Order: sequence, then structure tokens, then C-alpha cells
Amino acid sequence: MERTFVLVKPDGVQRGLIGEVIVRLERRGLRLAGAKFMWVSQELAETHYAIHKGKPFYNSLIEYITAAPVMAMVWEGPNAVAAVRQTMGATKPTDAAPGSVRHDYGLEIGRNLTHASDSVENGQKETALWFKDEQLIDWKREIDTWVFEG
Ligand code: IDP
Ligand code: MG
Repeated sequence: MERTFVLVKPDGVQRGLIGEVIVRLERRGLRLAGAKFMWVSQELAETHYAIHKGKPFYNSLIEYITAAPVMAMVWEGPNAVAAVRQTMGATKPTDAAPGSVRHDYGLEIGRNLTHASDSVENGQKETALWFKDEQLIDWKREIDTWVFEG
């Protein structure tokens, strides 16, 4: 089953939007595979955002993601990566589709509330970076057959 890594970033947590993000992913039909509420260490922040090192917004991005606790989660389902990216919306909230989290709750790119893996490969990498194997739950729901076709 395809898995993707999702964060409710510090602004989402501070604004009381953990539940709102979870509701939307559950309602979409995705299945939760892991979750932890945590502070992000400087080291984890730098590893997670290594690809952005050297960009003008890099330092403020690291400051942002370490400024308050985050809700880290893994969600799974068919096309989980694409589905979650769509539910979160484009990086810049004013480009995000109406109905997406970033559109509905955001204004600024540096306060865009959530993170979601951008490819299946990164979904696996980020899941492994943030979660130990034993923190991920293998389970089935009674309704899976009515949400997952395969
Ligand atoms: P994504 O979160 O939609 O995958 P990325 O391009 O991977 O977007 O950027 C990672 C994060 O860095 C964004 O979610 C946003 O918080 C921040 N960011 C990206 N571009 C800018 C910018 O131009 N100014 C400030 N922050 C930015
Ligand atoms: Mg990204």
C-alpha cells in the first residue's frame, strides 16, 4: 500500500488545526499508519529539508519548523502521495485550489500549515526518516473494501 509522510507544521498546531487536517485525510478515505506529536530537532529539520539548503528561505524554514511542536503522520492508500498533496494544496496558499487546506487556512508560503511528500520515493524516504518500523501500524478497516478498489 502506498504511504506518504504528512506534517501539521508549527503554525497548524498553534492554530488548532491538527484535527482539521486529520478529518480531511480520514474523510478522503486514507488510512492512518502512524502518528506522533513531537518537537523537531535542528538535525532532523536539516535532514528533512536538505534539498532546500542554500535557498534564500532555508534558514527561516528551519526556524519555522523547529519553533513549536509538530504532528507527524504517515497515511496510506491507493495514490496516497498524490491524494494528500491535492488535499493540502499548492505550496503557495494563494495558488492552492479552493477547498484545499492551504487555500482554506493559509495566506503566506512561509506559513503554509502542512508538509506532504511529493513523490512515492520521498514518501518512503521521509517515512523512514521520521518513524521507526515499530511505530508504523499494519491494520485493516472494515470499510477498506468500500474505499480501496483492489
Ligand atoms: P512543499 O511543502 O509544497 O513541498 P517545497 O517547495 O518543498 O514545498 O518547500 C518546502 C517548504 O519551504 C514550503 O512548504 C514552505 O514552507 C517553504 N518555502 C518554500 N518556498 C518558499 C519561499 O519562497 N519563501 C518562504 N518559504 C518557502
Ligand atoms: Mg517539498
